[in-house]
Amino acid sequence: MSSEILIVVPTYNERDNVVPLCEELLARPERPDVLVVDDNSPDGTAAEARAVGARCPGRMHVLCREKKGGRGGAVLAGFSWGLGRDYGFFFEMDADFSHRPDEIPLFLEAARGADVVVGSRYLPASRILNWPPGRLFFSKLANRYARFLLRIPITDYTNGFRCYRRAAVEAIDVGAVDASGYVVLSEIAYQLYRRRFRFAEVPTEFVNRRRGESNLSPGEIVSAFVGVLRLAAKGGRFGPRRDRP
Ligand SMILES: Nc1nc2c(ncn2[C@@H]2O[C@H](COP(=O)(O)OP(=O)(O)OP(=O)(O)O)[C@@H](O)[C@H]2O)c(=O)[nH]1
Ligand SMILES: [Mg+2]
Repeated sequence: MSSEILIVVPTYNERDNVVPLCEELLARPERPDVLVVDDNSPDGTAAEARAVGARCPGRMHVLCREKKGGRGGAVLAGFSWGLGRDYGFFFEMDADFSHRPDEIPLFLEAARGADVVVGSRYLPASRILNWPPGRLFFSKLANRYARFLLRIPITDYTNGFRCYRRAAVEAIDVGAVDASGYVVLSEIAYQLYRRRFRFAEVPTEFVNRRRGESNLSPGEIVSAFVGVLRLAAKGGRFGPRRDRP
């Protein structure tokens, strides 16, 4: 085992981003392992990632899924791969440089006293760069809506930059996750919150994608809103929290 830390990076058509991002991650002083989970991207992202793997054997891994199955499912597949090894800390982060690798130490620091560390774009010290106003509006709306329904004490439900302790990843009930897209982030947080895992948030600087095309479609937005509603209905908005396993 070369590292305590696994960083799961879901990719779909990220050919221009995947190599520079993985190289930056692999060069970090925390020496994380990196797992790219690619859904058979037509632009050849997986081959690019494998080339990095060949230069960095043992630390850079690529998991390929047959077809596009959504960001959330890709991350869960990556976590389940990681549970087969000895990692103690599991990160998820986007491939498009919206999440800054140099913030990793902040997450690890916060993880000393928490099981789930959420990177938030909505704390006083957070920043969002280059997002169009419409995008910002929808993100804020989605977060208020999720918080109103799910009541987890975090300010950002939809940012995919997080760190989980191994025990939290082990406790995710993958069979109960019925969503595939972005709502999985809310679903995982909801499951773990209800099981009394400890949450912390760190402020992040979120940068709008510079290269490559967006995977966010109107369908994804609608399914995220419906997904949160379904989750609240299933779990009961004010239902009791269960103890940790
Ligand atoms: N494996 C996999 N990864 C995905 C899928 N959809 C999105 N991703 C990845 O998930 C991350 C977040 O997706 P983005 O396209 O950046 O979504 P976004 O940040 O909401 O929107 P933009 O940055 O504007 O594109 C990126 O690393 C994507 O490549 C998918 O179906 N499968
Ligand atoms: Mg993005």
